[in-house]
Amino acid sequence: MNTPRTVLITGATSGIGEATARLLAQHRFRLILCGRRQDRLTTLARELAGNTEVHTLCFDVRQHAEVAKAVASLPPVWQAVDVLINNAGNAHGLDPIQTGRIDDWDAMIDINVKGLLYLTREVVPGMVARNRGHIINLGSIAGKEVYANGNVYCASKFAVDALTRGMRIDLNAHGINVTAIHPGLVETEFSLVRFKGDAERAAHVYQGLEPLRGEDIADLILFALTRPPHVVIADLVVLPRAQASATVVHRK
Ligand code: NDP
Ligand code: 8X3
Repeated sequence: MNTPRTVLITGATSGIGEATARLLAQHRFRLILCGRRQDRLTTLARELAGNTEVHTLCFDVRQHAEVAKAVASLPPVWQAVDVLINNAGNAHGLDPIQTGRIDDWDAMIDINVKGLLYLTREVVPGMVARNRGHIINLGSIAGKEVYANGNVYCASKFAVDALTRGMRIDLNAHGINVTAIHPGLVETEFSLVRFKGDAERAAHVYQGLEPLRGEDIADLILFALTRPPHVVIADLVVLPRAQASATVVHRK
């Protein structure tokens, strides 16, 4: 039997990351679960421990020093990360450019772009040294098309798209697969965060259609991780049936 691969998932406390942790645990991947909410990490780790080995790391991806310290704190048996899933991210606000809030802009750029870079910088040198690994970046349909008031969130996800392509080129000679997954509407805590806890406004985003679920994206991540060695899933756009583009959504 093959040795189980070790997967580090950022943003494992909710939504797509949590669903991915559950699915990969069923398939016996060893999991390093990351997020800022230690209580959720502990509960999830306890739940998944029956299926696989789990380690948790609690840190804020915005803080490079915290990222570096967390990765350096991994016990020797957890240090060889085979798969990095750069999933942590959110939209903050939905405002036109002329009235956007600076702290929302900072959050999106610091988490979605710089956080992804910090994790990559701390984890990928080990992959290069071992000449194997897989990076999966969570982009978005918002990284392929711009929509009204999406400005900075879209820019952060366009950056994820560009960074994914850059990583694929730079790591091409080092045996490392690089995948980006770009979902449309997925019902998670995403809209609750975007609208700062306004549950009614968040629910409205998914009204009149069947959105994707975190499990649908987890399924694609598992698919990307289980292709034969000569196959790389490079770039995937996935939408709910009711969505044709970032802005065209058919609601009943
Ligand atoms: P959720 O809000 O449900 O999950 C976001 C996760 O990111 C949480 O686990 C959260 O953990 C983590 N996170 C947020 N900020 C930080 C931070 N500063 N430091 C560490 N972790 C952080 O949203 P989704 O599951 O929907 O989002 C996951 C990814 O998918 C994001 O990159 C998002 O942009 C992308 N995406 C989502 C879509 C959607 O419609 N939902 C569509 C397309 C892409 P904690 O709060 O514990 O730190
Ligand atoms: C999340 C999808 O369309 O709300 O990235 O930006 S969208």
